[in-house]
Amino acid sequence: MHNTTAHLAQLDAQHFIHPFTNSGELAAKGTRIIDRAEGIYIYDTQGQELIDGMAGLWCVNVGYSRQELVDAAMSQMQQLPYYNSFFQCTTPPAIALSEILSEVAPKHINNVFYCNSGSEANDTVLRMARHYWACQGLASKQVIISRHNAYHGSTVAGASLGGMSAMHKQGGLPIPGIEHIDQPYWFGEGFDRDPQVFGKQIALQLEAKIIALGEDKVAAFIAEPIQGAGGVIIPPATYWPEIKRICQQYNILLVCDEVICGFGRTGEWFGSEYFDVEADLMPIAKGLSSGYMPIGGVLTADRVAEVLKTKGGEFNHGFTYSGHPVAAAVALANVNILRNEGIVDKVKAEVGPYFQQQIRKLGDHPLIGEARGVGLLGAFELMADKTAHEFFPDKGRVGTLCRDLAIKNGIVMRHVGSTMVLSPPLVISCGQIDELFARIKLTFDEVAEKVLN
Ligand code: PXG
Repeated sequence: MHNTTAHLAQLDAQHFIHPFTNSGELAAKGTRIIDRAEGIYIYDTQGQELIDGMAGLWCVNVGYSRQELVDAAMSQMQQLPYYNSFFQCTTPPAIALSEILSEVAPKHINNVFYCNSGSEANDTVLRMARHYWACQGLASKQVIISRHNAYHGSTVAGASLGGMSAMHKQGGLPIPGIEHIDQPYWFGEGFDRDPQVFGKQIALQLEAKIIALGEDKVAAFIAEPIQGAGGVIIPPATYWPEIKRICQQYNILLVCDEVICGFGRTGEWFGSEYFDVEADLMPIAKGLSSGYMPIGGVLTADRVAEVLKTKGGEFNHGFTYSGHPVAAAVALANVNILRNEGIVDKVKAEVGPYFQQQIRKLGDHPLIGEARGVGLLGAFELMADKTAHEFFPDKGRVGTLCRDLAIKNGIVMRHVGSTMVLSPPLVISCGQIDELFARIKLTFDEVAEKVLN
């Protein structure tokens, strides 16, 4: 019988290889088993209640325990659990989802290609962008420019497009045809300069890279509007306008990876809208179904879709579960909840500003060098000496300590080195934000007690 926590943890250690995990260490420590969730709270098998400050992995936008999503899955399973969208077939939920995505996406985007995750969405981006240029007789436009410390997934193309050096070290990545420029991380890498000057300088690296490679070799630039897994890195205001100009001037596709920023996280439907950028391709996943079912996609601008549809011939790409009817039905119900309940608007007008106010207040804490955020994204930089702009020598150690104390205090926060990040469900209330920040403040006090002299 799989019924005691200790027994489950033992079986887990014996048989389950976890993602992004040192299995030896985990087996020695034992894993936390989450078996129930409601609203913004998750519960482990030992009965601890935690505020899920990360919305799972940046994805449970409408919160846990939404019966409408359960009902959507169940009725679709009863009606038609599976059929594909290959060979000139399709299914009603995939069609309905495509229609509603065209409605909530920016005006210039009215098509979507489906897959099962953000990683697959980015693999699709790579193939679609190159195919788009090849269809127009410009097959030499192959290179995709990305950024150091970007996260675009864990598949071969996703991890190559990403700029995580630890990922590149394993498995012979990145694959050829991908180049990386610097990230617009002012607090970590540009603190000696004015943020707006820094933002523009970093953007200009894109122009320099295109010129160095030759415009005829470059297919696209890919970036998260705000980097998530990299540590909630918000570009200075000068960054995106310059990127926009460069992509237009040199005729390369602009890909905004909306896997985290999409579906309301910034207070707009998409992060690119927050920065007033028109993307040609937008990989989506996570908040598309609020994580209730695995589903991803690539929102495709009219100018790209038009070429693919009229000059593309067959696009030799797709997945067994592209447009899976159950996943599509759940995503459809999820987008309806976001829209009908005005959740995105509420993030923009009410809970987002309140959340940001609480974040900024903690910027005064002796441990915190910078407190930043947009909408319901937030980050805190833990510093050894904030006045001297001195980071801790072992960033991971202090970040882990803070993460563990946060859990003891009843909250899930993720650490990226010594940056603590937050991305709670979008349905969090102002009262719950108070509860969350009381626990964060307590956690920072406890960390400071242990690590500051
Ligand atoms: N793009 C972005 C911007 C992401 O954040 C992916 C693509 C890949 O999506 P899939 O569905 O293939 O995982 C992501 C995923 C973390 C963490 O610890 C972040 C992600 C995934 C797992 C962990 O911050 N982001």
